[in-house]
Amino acid sequence: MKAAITRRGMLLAGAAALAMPGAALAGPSRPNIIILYADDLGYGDLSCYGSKTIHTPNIDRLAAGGTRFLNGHSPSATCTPSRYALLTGDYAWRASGVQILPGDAPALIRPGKFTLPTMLRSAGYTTGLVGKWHLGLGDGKVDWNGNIAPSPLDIGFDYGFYMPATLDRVPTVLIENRRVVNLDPADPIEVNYHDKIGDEPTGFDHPEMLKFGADPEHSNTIVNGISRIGYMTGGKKARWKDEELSDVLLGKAVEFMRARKDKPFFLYYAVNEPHVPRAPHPRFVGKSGMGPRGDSILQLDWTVGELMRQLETLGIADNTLVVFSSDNGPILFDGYQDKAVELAGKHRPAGPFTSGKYSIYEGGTRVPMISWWPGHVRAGKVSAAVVDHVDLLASLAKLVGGTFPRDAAVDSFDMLAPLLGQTDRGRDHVVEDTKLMVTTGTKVAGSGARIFAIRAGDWKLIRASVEPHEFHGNPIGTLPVHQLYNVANDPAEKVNLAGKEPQRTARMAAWLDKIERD
Ligand code: NG6
Ligand code: CA
Repeated sequence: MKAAITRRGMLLAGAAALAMPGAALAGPSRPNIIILYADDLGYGDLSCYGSKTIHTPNIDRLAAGGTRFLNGHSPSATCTPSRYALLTGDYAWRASGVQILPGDAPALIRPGKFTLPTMLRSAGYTTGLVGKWHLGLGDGKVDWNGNIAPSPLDIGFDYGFYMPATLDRVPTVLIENRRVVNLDPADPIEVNYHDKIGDEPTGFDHPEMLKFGADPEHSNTIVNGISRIGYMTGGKKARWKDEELSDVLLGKAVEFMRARKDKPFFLYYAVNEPHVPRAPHPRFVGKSGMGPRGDSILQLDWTVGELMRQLETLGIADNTLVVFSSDNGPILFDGYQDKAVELAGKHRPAGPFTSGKYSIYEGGTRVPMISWWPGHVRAGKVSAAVVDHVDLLASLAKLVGGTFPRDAAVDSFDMLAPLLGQTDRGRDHVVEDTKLMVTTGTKVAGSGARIFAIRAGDWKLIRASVEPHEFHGNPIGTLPVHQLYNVANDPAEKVNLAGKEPQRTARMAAWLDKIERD
């Protein structure tokens, strides 16, 4: 175990696995690559992961035609840090300020930073982003009415059609490359996360205008009958309609693929389902019996089916690698009264795990993950390999013959062999993390301490931190003492074995300290 704790050790392990007989690829290969990233989707939210309460036939088909991971991890338990790690190959906690961002936050990944799209671009790919960004824009003050820079275009993307932050944060507009789409210059956009601006109704003043009630944090400017986090004025023609957004993004994803299908492309397709506010298209409303959250998972499933159908129609299905996953675990109530809790019934969004989004328990970061590439990714395989989205950079570099500087992507291990379903041997360890949400009264005041865990084999250590916390009913998993769980025997992390296994506990805690320092 010890020999493999360095990054070099892990790279050697990956290379050895690839050289095994039966490896399908003799050398670099350049399929199209799609990372299809859901938002707040849990391990128990899909029928291919055993859910009996929701039926996701299209995602199940993807899993049946590819490899489904039992130990796929998002790098963190919230969005921005997971996406930062996915795109840079560095764990989010290595940089300062990587936490859930407001909609007007400056660009977190600065121009010049080595990224996954940079690597793929230098290997001959055209790179595109469609969907949720949430990694900051601009240099301090975003010019919503002019040229937006830095933008995803400055860190490796050739094309972008994206939302600045989340569905629940202003400005609720779409950006194409550097410009807000459908912006009327006579109606400029202004955004403020501290003070009310303009005279548009807010959720506080006009609850009668709302599709569903919201907590104080989500009770600022009302757009499309939904109150959001933050205040905005202007840009009326540019505002998205939540019910139509998923179709708009799918249309752009397909347009991107169609236009680039004759050369290798990389598409980071970051869909919103089932993040709040959940307002799926009317054709899905009422279909799950679980209210808007379930309905938006059905919308996600339909979207995946459409994407796969389009790959066939475009004649590129056999030449496209799809990696499907989620940026963090699930949550039922996340600010809006959409009956997700009341209508969940027997549904367990995190499957066998405890908690979900925001949590250091497995529910926070153990997420559904599927890789698919006909003829190359082993079909119908269920893999026990531990893999993390932070590994995509090094793994895809291995696939396409891309390179990256020695000091870049320091946490990204070559996991190409498990990704192709060739081996169940994945990472020997993975770091999980979250940040405490700090609340004053009913308002979220910011992000607090980072909470860490390390998983190695069946063992998981949650490092000692603070007294138990919860956020929106999801326990975070903190304690002032170390916790040690055997996640194979005890996936719900109920029996703390730290007292029984002091040596293992100390060894894993020291290992975690070392990774954090190095
Ligand atoms: C939180 C929001 C939550 C969600 C989250 C980001 C409150 C009370 N909660 O601050 O609703 O928007 O940020 O989610 O404000 S994520 O998936 O993008 O990380
Ligand atoms: Ca998320």
